[in-house]
Amino acid sequence: MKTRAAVAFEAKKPLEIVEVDLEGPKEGEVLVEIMATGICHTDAYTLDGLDSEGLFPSILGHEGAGIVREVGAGVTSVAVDDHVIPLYTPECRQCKTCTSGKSNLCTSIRSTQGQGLMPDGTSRFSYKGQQIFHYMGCSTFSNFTVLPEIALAKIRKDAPFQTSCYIGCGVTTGVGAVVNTAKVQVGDNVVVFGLGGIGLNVIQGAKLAGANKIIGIDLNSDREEWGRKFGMTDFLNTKGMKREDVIAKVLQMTDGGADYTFDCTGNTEVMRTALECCHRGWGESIVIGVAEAGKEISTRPFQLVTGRVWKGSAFGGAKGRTDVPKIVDWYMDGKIQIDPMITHVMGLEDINKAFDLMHAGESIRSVVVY
Ligand code: AHE
Ligand code: ZN
Repeated sequence: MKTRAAVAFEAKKPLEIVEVDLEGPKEGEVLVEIMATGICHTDAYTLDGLDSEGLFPSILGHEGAGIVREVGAGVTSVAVDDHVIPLYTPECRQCKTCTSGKSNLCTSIRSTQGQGLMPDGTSRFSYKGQQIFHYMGCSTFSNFTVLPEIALAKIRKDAPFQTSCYIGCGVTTGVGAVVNTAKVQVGDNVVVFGLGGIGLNVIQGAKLAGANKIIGIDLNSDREEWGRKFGMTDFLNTKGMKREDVIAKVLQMTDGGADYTFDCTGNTEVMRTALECCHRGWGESIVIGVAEAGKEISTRPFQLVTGRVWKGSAFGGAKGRTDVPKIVDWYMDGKIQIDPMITHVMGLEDINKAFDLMHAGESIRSVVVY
């Protein structure tokens, strides 16, 4: 079939809206009509050539919601007309990781996914006879896409696509990092570095968990109002401040250091600061932000010897097929908010504007509706 898609033909070039060819679903695969997709910072980072796994030409986008239109042979967990959220972290329930119960990082299709291909090693997308790569196993910047069934969470039909698509990445990543990875408890003090599309979700996750102080840190004071909307109790603009001064200030505000800190910036210097703002003996720092290819983190080992813990979180530690439908329920039941974070809605033809708004710091989340 033909489908309209925004194609990343080359790094650092605007996406081009074209009609691409899409092959139907093979065994274990599903054709999904994407109804809405968020534009996440990771899409921009890949388009900017900063992802060590970045491939071109490709169809980016990994934060979608849509409707199953056709299922391939052997598909049992979803059916035509089901509403679904694509999962860049699938859940096969059979691999070593899934059966371990210790991690959400299902490994069953990770290697082909990282090569921009379906599990059989081929692509379903092409343009003028040339292969186009899939992206993060999702490619939600195409109106129709094909995914393995293990990469689809079936969700309730009354959830609006325009907002629930955000659960495909940002919401789950932020809220999940708090409740699944850190396991923040009532009364804990939390510090969130970077109040964008992920950080605000960390804030609302911390509020949901019953945190005491929720300190937001950003270089842009406009973000204070945003943070407060979702439960932030204190704000710090650290522009121009030295690392030592930021740490001293946080330690003073938290009676010796935070129980949990979250990096939502992808900046390796900020990651260090976040670790060193943790309380001696037990504070944990969770790295969520995605760093540019080639960047490394460092700290004095003494920071870890004296009990601080450095951890990472991917897709909020959520097991997609199991947890995503529950997060959709949290949203529909009003336990978490999404609507105010969707600052811009546009058609696919305007998708490049979403990238401009993000780079200018003018959006929290832009969503394309098809
Ligand atoms: N491909 C990059 C890493 C990119 C990365 O860390 N991706 C996050 C999701 S970002 C969502 O906005 C992730 O969950 N990664 C887990 C995984 O398996 O990719 C690189 O450095 O190679
Ligand atoms: Zn994302």
